[in-house]
Amino acid sequence: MFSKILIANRGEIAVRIIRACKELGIRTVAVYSEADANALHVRFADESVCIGPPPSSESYLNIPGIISAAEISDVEAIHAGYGFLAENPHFAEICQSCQIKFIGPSPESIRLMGDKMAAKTLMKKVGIPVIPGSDAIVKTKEEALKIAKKIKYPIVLKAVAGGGGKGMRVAHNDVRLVSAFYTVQSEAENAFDNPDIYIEKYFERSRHIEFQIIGDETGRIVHLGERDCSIQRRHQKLLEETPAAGLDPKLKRKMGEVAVKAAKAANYVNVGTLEFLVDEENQFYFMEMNTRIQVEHPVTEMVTGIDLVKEQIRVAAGEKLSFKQDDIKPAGHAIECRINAEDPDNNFMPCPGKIVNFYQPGGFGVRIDTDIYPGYTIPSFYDSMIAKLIVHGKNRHEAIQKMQRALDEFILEPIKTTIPLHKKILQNPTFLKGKVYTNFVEELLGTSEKVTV
Ligand code: MV4
Repeated sequence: MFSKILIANRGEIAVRIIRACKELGIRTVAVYSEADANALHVRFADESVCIGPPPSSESYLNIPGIISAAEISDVEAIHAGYGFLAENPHFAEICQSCQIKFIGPSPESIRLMGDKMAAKTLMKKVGIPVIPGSDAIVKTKEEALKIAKKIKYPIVLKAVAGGGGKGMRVAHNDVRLVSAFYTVQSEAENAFDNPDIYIEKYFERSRHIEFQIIGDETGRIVHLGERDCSIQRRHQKLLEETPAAGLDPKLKRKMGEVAVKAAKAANYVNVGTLEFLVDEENQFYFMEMNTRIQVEHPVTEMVTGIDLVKEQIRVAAGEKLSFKQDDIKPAGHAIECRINAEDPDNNFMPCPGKIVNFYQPGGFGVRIDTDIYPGYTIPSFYDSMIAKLIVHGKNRHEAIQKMQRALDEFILEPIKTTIPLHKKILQNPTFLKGKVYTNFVEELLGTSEKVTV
């Protein structure tokens, strides 16, 4: 097992990783930007290294700075969390060449799944259903128009190097398709330095169901159940839950088997997530695979009792999984609300600032993953998510009650947050009935939320 790990991240996930390391008896090294000198992950780590000024490009994305910090603090491994360098194959390779273990899958797996078209091609090859659309990159608008004719509108154009909705545009007719074609191409070029795009049938009312998998270096792969991530605003997940309400048990079993088959096809090691869409006919389709620990991993931990970050570290240290598929028996229901420092009454504008009055909810079945504390000033340089509020109940009804109670207890003055939005979601009759679809937020907030061309 490692004796010291560097956490190449910040915020709540850095605190989360430090906690797992401490419980495994592993020393920790935090890296931080000048804006994070008073951050909790710096305080909780055994050692810390300042790696640059506030901008991410000069700090948390600064590969030479992070590798130097790893060398001088003499760590055996690096955990990159999510975002930043977590899915950067080049960074994983540099770790490898410096004999520092990258806690995650191989650079090859990261590169393969980072190319969303190549990932679909692999899944199709092993007989996994994928969203209907182009079989390769779409190079011209004429090609796009031809495929749209075949798969019928609405269609969606996606960036090959995108994912998570980045560089995605929906079109409902030829005119919109042509303008979307050029928009997505130039956005992809600017955002990912790769203009390649592909086209898919767009399912307007579907469910975004993802499966957590974990594989060890002997090739054993296990899935840990599903998460319903259909409640998203502008492709940012807001609320996630497990189990997925009303998902047919036979379908769920089949999707779990397919998730393991997909990971096996990629010779996958460590944790990963298979994202599927389920349409109104209860057909499911592979959408993309994420090669990192995800923000919403706690809901899976709450129902399975498995600490996913500890498992990541154990697998990276060469240990075999200590459980097999039959041992995975999810119990109860878990919900996560992402608490963002944004103003729901002002188009979700980020609202950094100092936390003066602070009380975080607790009680039976309530978990908070956060790096904020009384007197903390939320920096303006990074992601606006400041806490994850997770609850676990014996069923969906009890979990919803717990979440409503916990949200009422959360005091974060004078910061504006998404707490009022979560309260609105949790009181919504459609949500309460478990009728959760991808167009839920658009219907809840009105057409202003419609992201389309
Ligand atoms: C889709 C889709 C429907 N059809 N692709 C991909 C990234 C993720 N953030 C959202 N993604 C989707 N891809 C096809 N072909 C539906 C979603 C989707 C979604 C879309 C709009 C609004 C909310 C959404 C919530 C989950 C999934």
